[in-house]
Amino acid sequence: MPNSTQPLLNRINSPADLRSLEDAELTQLAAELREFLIESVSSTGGHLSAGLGTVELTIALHKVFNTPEDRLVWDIGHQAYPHKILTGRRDAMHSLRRQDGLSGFLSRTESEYDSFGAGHSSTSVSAALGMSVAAAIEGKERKSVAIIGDGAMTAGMAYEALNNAGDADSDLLVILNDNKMSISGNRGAMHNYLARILSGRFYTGVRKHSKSILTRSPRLSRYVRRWEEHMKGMFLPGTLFEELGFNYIGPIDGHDIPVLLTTLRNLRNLKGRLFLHIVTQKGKGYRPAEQDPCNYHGVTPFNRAVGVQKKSTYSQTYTQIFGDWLCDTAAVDEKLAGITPAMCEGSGLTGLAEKFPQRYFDVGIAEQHALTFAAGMACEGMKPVVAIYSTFLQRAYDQLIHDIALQNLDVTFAIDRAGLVGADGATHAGVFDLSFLRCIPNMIVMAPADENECRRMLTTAYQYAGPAAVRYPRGTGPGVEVATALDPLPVGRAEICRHGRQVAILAFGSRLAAALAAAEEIDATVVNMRFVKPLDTDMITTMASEHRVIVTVEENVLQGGAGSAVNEVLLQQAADNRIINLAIPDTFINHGGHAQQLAECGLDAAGILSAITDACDDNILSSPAAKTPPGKQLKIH
Ligand SMILES: Cc1ncc(C[n+]2csc(CCOP(=O)(O)OP(=O)(O)O)c2C)c(N)n1
Repeated sequence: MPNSTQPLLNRINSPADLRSLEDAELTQLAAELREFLIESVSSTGGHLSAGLGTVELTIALHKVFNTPEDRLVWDIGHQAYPHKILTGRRDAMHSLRRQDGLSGFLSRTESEYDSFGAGHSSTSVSAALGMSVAAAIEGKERKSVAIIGDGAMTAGMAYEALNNAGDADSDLLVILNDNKMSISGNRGAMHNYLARILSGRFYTGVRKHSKSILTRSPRLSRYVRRWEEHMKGMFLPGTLFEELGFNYIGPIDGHDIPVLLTTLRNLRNLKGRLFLHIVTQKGKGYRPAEQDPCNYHGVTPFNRAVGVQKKSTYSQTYTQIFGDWLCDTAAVDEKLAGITPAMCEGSGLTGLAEKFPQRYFDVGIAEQHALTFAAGMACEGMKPVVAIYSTFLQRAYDQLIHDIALQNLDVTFAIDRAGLVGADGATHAGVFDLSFLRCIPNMIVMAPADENECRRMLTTAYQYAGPAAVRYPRGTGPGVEVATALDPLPVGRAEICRHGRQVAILAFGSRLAAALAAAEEIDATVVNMRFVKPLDTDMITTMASEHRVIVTVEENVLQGGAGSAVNEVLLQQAADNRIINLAIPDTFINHGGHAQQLAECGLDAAGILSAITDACDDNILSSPAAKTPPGKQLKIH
């Protein structure tokens, strides 16, 4: 009998160590792993409730499959902290999401056990299928397993993959981790379908039945046959997946280690396409997270005895500015409809959902659909507002061009998390949108420098009779007071914020405060450009004629961004200014603090200042203050 008084987790430095444990020891391991996870995330912050739900599954997978040779492909990766802990990263968990520390998602460069990098949703089935097909071509026996949540199963890409897999002669195990939750409650017909499978007599019956079959009959071929007869004759569960060419098995209890082990061992010996439906509880084992899994989806560090603080609805984050604006505008215009691809809380739509539920639409993790759905509404005279993170808008690029902009449809885009996003890292950075938006005809694109400007830009976008985007950063801005009026800005007009000499800094959005701080040191002119499209070309021309040096600053990649747009204007005018474009370099910026990321890219006040002083000689920067040594610490970032 295993000795339950000896801790097990601290002996597990790789899945091989785990595989050397007895089956009977794994329940104790699960308890220790869950404990470690809660302790660890309470000090680092990060994703909690999803990982609490995958503790037993993770143990069972690494016990049964020969990882890393067998490929585990976790969808999104936010539920994979237990996987990190069991695959040699336990001692590094304290560094999670910090600079040079572990990523909060999965990364092929971080571990050989991370078969596929992730962060965005619903890629696992496609990637695992690709791996499986590659193994077949190479004549390798290794297995490919995709683990996907019911939330991620709302995305079209998952069905594209199932469709393709059903037609391919491949071995693939898809595990549906069904906890009935996306970040908030899951929605849609697929959710209802899965709920029907789990409901009432059927699920209870199967749970009992599955245990007895699985323990008495290890031969899966017989088990599957009996299982199928039982199912098909009675309730036809999982018919949809069967029709897609998969053998549907389940639902089984995803917290019951013996059942998981028996099932997975049987499935490992089977060929073809298998779909295992497991049922788990998000937040399992930590009562506050069980009671409010949405609030514990992603957390800042917290005292585990007290739990996390409810996120304040009064902090003036840009998200909150948007949420207030949305409700205020919905109150005066009944044509407004708010659309979110499964990011109600993160995007600030809880107010709209409460106050105007008929005009609130959570469409699932379906960014492509969200945009074309908005396009359809706009065709009928509605005024859709799509609230979306910059990084997830990448998913819907053709819908933006083909379905919205080409038809010049009146859709407003509230683009949150634009720029570097700190601890979430490269998978979630919203650093490409200025480049990919400004090349689309009919669009207008704005970047606010403060909270009040954000509200005014949202009104400007809403009143503009075509596709219009406001991109604002994660978190808070400089903290200016926000007016209650719904007051637009003149389209395409920049604003001079500071008059100086020789150097003009054209600042876009979030970088204005840092530009102003740098400008104080060298007596530079600063312009708040506000619009990336249409650009205020008159302002650029004036600045170029009055200054020797033009500096552009933006929190977007250099390539094709706002600075490139300014360069195009200056080139066409054959301007002979010295031009300095400050932006995110052509590399992916890893997780860390936002201020540290900005400093790394030279986009904080000190970086802006030193870029200018490095590039310009003292004759240009003739102000005495310009002698400030490069690298001097300025407070603004
Ligand atoms: C393309 C994309 N859109 C949105 C998100 C944000 N997101 C992260 S986790 C999540 C919910 C996933 O739900 P599910 O797959 O059921 O996993 P669970 O958290 O319930 O375990 C969402 C919407 C994302 N990662 N990728």
